Order: sequence, then structure tokens, then C-alpha cells
Amino acid sequence: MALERTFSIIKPDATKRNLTGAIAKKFEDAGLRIVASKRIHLSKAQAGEFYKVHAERPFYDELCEFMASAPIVCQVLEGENAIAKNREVMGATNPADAEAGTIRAEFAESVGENSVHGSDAPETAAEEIAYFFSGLELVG
Ligand code: DAT
Ligand code: MG
Repeated sequence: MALERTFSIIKPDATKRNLTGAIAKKFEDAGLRIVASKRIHLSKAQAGEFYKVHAERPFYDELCEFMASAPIVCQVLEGENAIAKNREVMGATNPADAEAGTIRAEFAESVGENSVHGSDAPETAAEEIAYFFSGLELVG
């Protein structure tokens, strides 16, 4: 399979606890290359736009507040089968269900404050990368 790219966010709960490096190491140890990386602080409106697919869910407002509560680190990860590999390294959405050794099993605090975001399909990966990065910022 050709190299694939996926979009990742290290979320506020993790940046606040100084876990950026520990999480990046998990990606690199899994064979994912960080080809773009930046630390930003989203407004609640920007968080709402990013997560608009969840607008009707009961946790949407809380999710947007959380995502705007502290800086995040946005990254593009590249590798063979990067989308699925990243989801594997992240672990299940609810850390209580996440496999041992995954980022969420080790670091997540709750289903809402679960340390990382990762794209779920090629279309969303392409959209999310384009939302946060220009082509010039992707350095393979
Ligand atoms: P994932 O982040 O694993 O792709 P998702 O896309 O279903 O999960 O949900 C997006 C985020 O919304 C998730 O990372 C945390 C939050 N979330 C999901 N389900 C939740 C719930 N039941 N209660 C609170 N927050 C939730
Ligand atoms: Mg998702």
C-alpha cells in the first residue's frame, strides 16, 4: 500500500499535563512520521466548526468548550495505512475500553477528555489536513 496521511490532535487535557512528547513518541514508535506539527489555541467557534459532525450530540457543547480550554497540537502523520494505524495507537474513544499500551489507555482522563483525535477515513483525513495546514507546511 502507498503512503497515507492522517490528521491528529493532541488535545487540551494532554498538552496541559505536558504529554506532547510522550504521545508523539507513541506515533513514531508505531512507524508514523510526523510530517507537520503546530501548537494552536482554538476558539470555541473554531472547535465547533471542526466537530460540526457531532453538532446534534448531547456532549457537543462540552466538547467544544474542552477543545478551546487550552492549546492543542495539530499534526499530520504519514505512513503505510496511517489512518488505521493511528486509530490503533490511539485506542478506543472511551479509555475504559482502550487496549493496554494505547495512548488513551495510558493517558486519557475520561471519554470526553481523551487526549487525542485521529481522522476516521481518507475523506475526513484530507478535509481535516486542509483545514489546519497549507501544502507548504507538509514536509514528508
Ligand atoms: P473518536 O475521537 O474516537 O473518533 P468520536 O468521533 O465518536 O470519537 O467522538 C469525538 C469526540 O467526542 C471524542 O473523542 C470525545 C467526545 N465524545 C464522544 N462520545 C462522548 C460521550 N459519550 N461523552 C462525552 N464526550 C464524548
Ligand atoms: Mg471521530
